[in-house]
Amino acid sequence: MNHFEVNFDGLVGPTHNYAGLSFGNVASLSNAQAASNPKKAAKQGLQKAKALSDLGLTQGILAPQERPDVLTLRRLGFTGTDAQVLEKAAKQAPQVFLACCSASSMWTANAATVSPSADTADGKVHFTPANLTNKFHRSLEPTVTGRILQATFNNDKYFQHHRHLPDNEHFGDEGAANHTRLCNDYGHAGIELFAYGRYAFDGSKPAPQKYPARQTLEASQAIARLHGLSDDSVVYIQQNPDVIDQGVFHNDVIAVGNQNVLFFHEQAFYQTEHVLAEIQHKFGDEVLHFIQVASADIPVQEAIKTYLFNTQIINQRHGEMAIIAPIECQESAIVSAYLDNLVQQNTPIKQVHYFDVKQSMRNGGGPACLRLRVALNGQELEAVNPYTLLTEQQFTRLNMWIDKHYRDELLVTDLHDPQLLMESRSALDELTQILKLGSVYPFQQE
Ligand code: SUG
Repeated sequence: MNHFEVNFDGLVGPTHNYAGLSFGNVASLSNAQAASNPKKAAKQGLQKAKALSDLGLTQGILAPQERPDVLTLRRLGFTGTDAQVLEKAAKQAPQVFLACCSASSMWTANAATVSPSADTADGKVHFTPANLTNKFHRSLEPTVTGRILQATFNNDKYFQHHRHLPDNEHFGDEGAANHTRLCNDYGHAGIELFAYGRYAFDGSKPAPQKYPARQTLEASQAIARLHGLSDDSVVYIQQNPDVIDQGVFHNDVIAVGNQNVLFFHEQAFYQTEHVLAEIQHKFGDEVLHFIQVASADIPVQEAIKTYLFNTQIINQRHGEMAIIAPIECQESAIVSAYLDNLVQQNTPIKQVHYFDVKQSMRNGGGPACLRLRVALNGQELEAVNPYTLLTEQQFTRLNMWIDKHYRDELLVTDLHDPQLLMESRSALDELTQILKLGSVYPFQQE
C-alpha cells in the first residue's frame, strides 16, 4: 500500500501583522510595529506549498482563523457593535486587542500533534489540537483549529480527533513544533519524539531562567496516552534550557527529523548522549542518521537567525531527501557553506531548495513552522476533504482569492479599522466555500 507524508500548510490570514507578542521569540520582538504585507505573506506561503507539490509531494492547506477575534473581546467585557468593540479594546486595552488580531494560526506546526495510524493502538490517525497556553494570542486558537481539522479530516472511520488539553500551564502544549517522528517508511510503525521544556510539577528539575519553556513533559505524556502510543516507541526529550534562554522557543528551531534522519544542533537537548542512545535503542537495528551540528561550525545564534533547523526534510520522487530552507540560510555564508557540504556527505539528504518566506520569518516562523505533517496511507488520503489538497486548480483559486481580499500593507494601528474586520470576514466566508469546510468560524455561527 502506498504511504504519504502530506504537509498541510497554514494559509496566512488577512490580518498578518507584527505586534511583538511572543516573549522568548527573538524575531517577533525585534520586528514589533514594523509594517507587514499580508498579501505577500500569504503568497509566499502558498508558493512554498505549490513548489513542494511540484516536487511530487501531496500538499494540503489549513484555513486560518477569524481575526480580529471579536468573540473573545466580547468575552473580555467590550460591548456594542463590532466596530465599537474594536475601537474600545484598541483604546482601553491595546495589548489585549493586538493579541486578538494576530494571524498566528499560519504556523500550523503548532496547530496539533498528529500520530499516524501505524503508531496508534486503534489504527486510526489521531489529532490533538495544541492548547498554546503560554501566549495569550495563541491560546485563542485551539477551538477553531479543532473545527478546521475536523472539517479537513472529516471521516471518523480513519481519523480520531481529541479535544485540546486543559488550558493551564501545567499542560502547556505547542503541538507538532515539539514533536518528530522517525521511521523506515511512512507506513511502518515509527518512534515519536516528544520534546519538552520543563516539568509541570517538579520545580527542582532544570528549566530555563530567562525565557519561558512553553511545553511540559506532562502535556507530552498526555498526548501519547490519548493517541494510544506504546512506551516502546516514544522518547521524551528535554530541551536544553540554555538554548531556550537563547531564543529556541520551540524544538523545531533547533532540530528536525524525517524517516531515518535526525538533524539537530549539538546543544539542542539536555543530556544528548543519553537521548541519542534511547532513540537508537527504540528505533532498532536499522540505519539511523544522526546529523549533529557542532557549535564550532554553526553557533546557536546563527542557527536561530537563519532557521537552519526550521527546515523541512522531504522525500523526493527518486528516493533522495531534500532540505527546504528559508533564503536566510542561503544569505548566511557559514550556513550555506554548511549545507553545500552536507549534501556531499554520506546521508540521504542530497539537495537544498531555498524559499522566500520572509514575511513569516520576521515573526519567527520558518518553512517548518508553516506546515503540519500528516502521514497517511492511500485509503486515509482518499478520506481527506479533497478541496483542502493543493491541486493546480485550487492553487489558482487561492491566488485569486488572495488578490481579491488581501491588503498589501498593514500597520498595527490599522487593526481596529472596522473595514478590515469586514474584509477579513468576507475573505474567510469565501474561503470556507473554496475549501468546502462548512461553518467553522464564530461569525458564521452567530
Ligand atoms: O508562537 N510567532 C509565533 C511563531 C511560531 C513559530 N512556530 C514554530 N516554531 N513551529 C510564536 O511565537 C508572533 C506574533 C507577533 O508578534 O505578532 C508569533 O506568534
